[in-house]
Amino acid sequence: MKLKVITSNAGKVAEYQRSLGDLGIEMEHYRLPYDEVQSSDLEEVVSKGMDAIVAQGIRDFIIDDSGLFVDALKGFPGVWSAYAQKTIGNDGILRLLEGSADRGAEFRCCIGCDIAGQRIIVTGVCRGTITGEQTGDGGFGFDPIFTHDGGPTFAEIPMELKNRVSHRGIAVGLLVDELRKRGLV
Ligand code: ITT
Repeated sequence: MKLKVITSNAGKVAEYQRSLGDLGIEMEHYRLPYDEVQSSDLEEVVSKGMDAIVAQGIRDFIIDDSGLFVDALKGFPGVWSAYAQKTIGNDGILRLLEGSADRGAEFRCCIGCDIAGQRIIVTGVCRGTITGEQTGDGGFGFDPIFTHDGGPTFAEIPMELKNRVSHRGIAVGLLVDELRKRGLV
């Protein structure tokens, strides 16, 4: 079985290949601009995004809308994470948290999967903390400033470990459960 991973982010595709490859699902990186609605709800962004892609006649795909939600910033950057990453970047997030004792944050990942004419939407959450400085050169995006256990950042741990504990890893687990339940893998 082949699934298109529709994203501009090669880092996401690598994580999907690593976590879904063993199920015999072949992942294909597919770049397709589609309208992302602005909403404060990741699941709504994904559901509307899927409608727009299906309307273009494309089936059997995954899309993934993720974000970093920082407690002390009342959930910012959240659904605006891609914009925040492009503009203020990781240093900007660290600056906003300067002097803040509350470093709590969570990553959320909402996966939309269109497969065999069926639609599955699942969300994974990973709680952790924002570090004081950027460390590590693995991963992507906010990985150098996020730790799930107070130890090394997501940019310092192997992808296998990130996939076991991360928001995307958890969402993939839920997706696989649902695929099995429906007899699709
Ligand atoms: P697509 O929308 O094209 O899939 P994107 O990178 O813009 O790619 P998102 O909107 O889902 O993806 O992501 C919002 C931001 O959050 C973006 O800057 C990502 O780099 C970042 N992000 C998402 N997942 C992440 C992860 O696992 N680790 C670190 N940063 C992540």
